[in-house]
Amino acid sequence: MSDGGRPRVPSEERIVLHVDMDCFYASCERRREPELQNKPVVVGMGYEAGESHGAVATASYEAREHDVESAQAISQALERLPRAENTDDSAEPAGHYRPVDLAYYESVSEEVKDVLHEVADTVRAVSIDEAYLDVSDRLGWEGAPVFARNLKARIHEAAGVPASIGVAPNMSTAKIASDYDKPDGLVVVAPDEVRSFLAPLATETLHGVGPVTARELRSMGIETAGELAEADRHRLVERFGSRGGTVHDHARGHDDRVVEPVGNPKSLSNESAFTEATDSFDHIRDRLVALAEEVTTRTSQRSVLYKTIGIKVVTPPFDVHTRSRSLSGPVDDPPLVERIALDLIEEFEGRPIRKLGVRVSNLSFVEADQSSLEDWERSAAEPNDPGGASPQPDGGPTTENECDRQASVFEFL
Ligand code: DCP
Ligand code: MG
Repeated sequence: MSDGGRPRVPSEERIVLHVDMDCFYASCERRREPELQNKPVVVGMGYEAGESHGAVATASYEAREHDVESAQAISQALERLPRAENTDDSAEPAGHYRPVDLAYYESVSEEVKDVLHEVADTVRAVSIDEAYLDVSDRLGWEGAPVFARNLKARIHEAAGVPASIGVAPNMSTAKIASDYDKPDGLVVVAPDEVRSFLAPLATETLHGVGPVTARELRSMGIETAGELAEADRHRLVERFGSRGGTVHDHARGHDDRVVEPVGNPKSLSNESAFTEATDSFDHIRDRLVALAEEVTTRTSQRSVLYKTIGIKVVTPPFDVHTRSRSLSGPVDDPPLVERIALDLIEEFEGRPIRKLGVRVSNLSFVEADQSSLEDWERSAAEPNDPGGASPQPDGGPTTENECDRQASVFEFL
């Protein structure tokens, strides 16, 4: 567990998304050359325009129809799909070959990740075009399909590239689900569907089963994930060691890995949903105070200082509002967190609320003796600290747009 401090939620309650961009490098090329839309595009590593050396990094789905695939030699791809510039007969299928431009793809990838961080607190990017999100604290299963569909649309709108998304109660099933209906896929596997979803799939589909293991499993009479799930665990462990147990678990839809953001968290937060949306402001204030207390207990335990204090308010159906206030110096000051949270909630008085959150961000992970606002004020007044500005909160909540931008700073990177 990283410093993210997200409490472990029983796995059947988790909602994990796996986002995997479709033919990513080719989609990036299409973004800056829209005329390549719907055409076969091949991106070559070690390839130069007009040449035939190098290997295929990726091919668009139209090019894949001509058996052009990743890791193939460009010379072989050219045999299957001639270069568009060399064919004058437009009826003949032809490929648009482009060299890899990693810096550009990385910049698109950053734009995609910005969107992911906007919509989820827990994001783990695992490659240039792939990430896991844990949104258990944000929604229930009934909201998951709409959430994932909106996320796809948002990625497309903000970063201009298509994604496939799998949603499941754990990471390994979510990854299989994102791959299940590519391109432009959206597959939601609810907790009670996991076993039946996995059962017919080939064992290679499972995380941890490569071609060699799959061959050995076949020799044991096990072809599908369903058969693997039913297999005798001791026999699997005997044959494959502890990995045998892991793949047995995955085949049964068990995977306890937690989506852990990499590195120190950018924020610490706690959220809580009301059983039913409420507009009782006393209730709301009480809940907010409890959340603030829980968050500051964690910051104090870990000696974490924060500069920004914020709240999240979810109003029906799933509208997320964030408000925050920044201080000019980092503090660990529980009464201040409570005061600011209560201040920020004021504007929502009278509105029904279904979920509340308190978050501190702009974190510093240093042992410090100046951890309260008073300490900061004292140090700011000292003559040997000429740069020490008085750490008054910078005003009330700013405009909504500014607040939203602030919210993205909240997230893990
Ligand atoms: N990549 C590469 N060489 C490989 C495999 C992948 O250079 N052998 C690069 C190009 C891909 C990117 O990594 O665009 C992402 O890899 P994916 O496996 O996700 O493949 P794609 O995104 O291209 O296709 P898919 O739609 O199957 O996800
Ligand atoms: Mg991909």
